Amino acid sequence: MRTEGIPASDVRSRIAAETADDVPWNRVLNSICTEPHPLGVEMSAAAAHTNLGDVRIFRGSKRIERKAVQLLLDLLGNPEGSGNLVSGGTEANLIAMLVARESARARGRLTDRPEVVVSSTVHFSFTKVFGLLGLTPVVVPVDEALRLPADEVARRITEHTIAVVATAGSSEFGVVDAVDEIGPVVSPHEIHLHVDAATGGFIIPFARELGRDLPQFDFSVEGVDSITIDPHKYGLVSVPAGAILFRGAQDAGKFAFDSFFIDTPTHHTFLGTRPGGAAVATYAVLEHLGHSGFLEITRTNYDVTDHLVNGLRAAGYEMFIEPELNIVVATLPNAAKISERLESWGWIVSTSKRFVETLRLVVARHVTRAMVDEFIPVLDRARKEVEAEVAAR
Ligand code: 0PR
Repeated sequence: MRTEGIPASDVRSRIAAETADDVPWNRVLNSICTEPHPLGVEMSAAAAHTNLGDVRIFRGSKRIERKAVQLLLDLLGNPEGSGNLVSGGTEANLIAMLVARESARARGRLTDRPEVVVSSTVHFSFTKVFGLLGLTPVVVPVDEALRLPADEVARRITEHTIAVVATAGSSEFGVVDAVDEIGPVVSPHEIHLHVDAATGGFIIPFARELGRDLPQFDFSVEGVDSITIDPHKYGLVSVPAGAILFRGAQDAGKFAFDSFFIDTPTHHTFLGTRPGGAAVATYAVLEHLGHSGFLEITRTNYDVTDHLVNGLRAAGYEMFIEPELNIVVATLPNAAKISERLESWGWIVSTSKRFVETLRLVVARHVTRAMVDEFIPVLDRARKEVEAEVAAR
């Protein structure tokens, strides 16, 4: 740190000079997070001083958090449930797995080698969580549609299983597991069924209403015990805003750690000091947009997604998988090299370490038809250049 500080105006210009190098949204095609809604940003800034870790001081902010959680529970078909706002999908998944483990312990069925049944495309946040909690993943290969097959889940459940994780919107492919088939398979075993809807939670309810053929994934499915849903992804809230929701009114309370101090209640989230700004931003955006606002945004996102798919097909690209949500994955040899070329021209796309000949494009709120029209010829140019270089070698 400097001996003498520097004037605020200098600080501002230094930071502005650095952040000016961040890629503008109209060149971003890899991000599930998007330009946040301005009302949320405004409310979050106004609440920058608040800390949900001290509910004696920030009583009002805490009430707002409760209201935001209630809105999310309502959205996912479980007004009587419980939950908390957290820093994002990773923390939500961590809390879900800890609650699953403690529930197994309470039922007297926690063995010395607790296992969790997951699909081969489960988000990598679970790798972190399993490492932290000492859980062993039982990895089920996805089927041809890249979904976790319910019959395989049934076959993998043993005395060691404490949880099954289904994904409602995989981050790689936007594929929604058949939660409605997995729920009935898991439910008779008294095993925790967690649905990771970090990506799909704000898409699927509205997409279904718009007539898209997607499975039911929320608490209306028998056996679903908890759901991760992230306002900071398709909920248009500024980072960090995640949520973990539970079926039972008392379930969120199972993740409980005491603080040192009398009158400071138990913590129910992994983070202790945590931003009230995330709570007010979530509340603000959900209340302001309402159901009809999200329905319209979803309609537009699908319109742009369809436009992108049609444009790619017209330009000769094939889909690696038929898109279900707003994630488009096309087959593309030399994808990593093409992505590098695009990045050098200012465009950010995404390629997979595991499915190397694919290009992944994410349609979020900031992606427009005009942006798609601009992008496809640029992609073509990058592809042709890279193909020529590869052929010349
Ligand atoms: N579960 C799913 C299904 C996810 O898609 C993600 C994140 C998580 C859990 C973890 O959530 P947090 O990152 O909030 O802890 N999905 C994206 C990913 O890692 C996140 C992301 C968003 C990455 C924007 C890049 C980006 O520009 O793939």
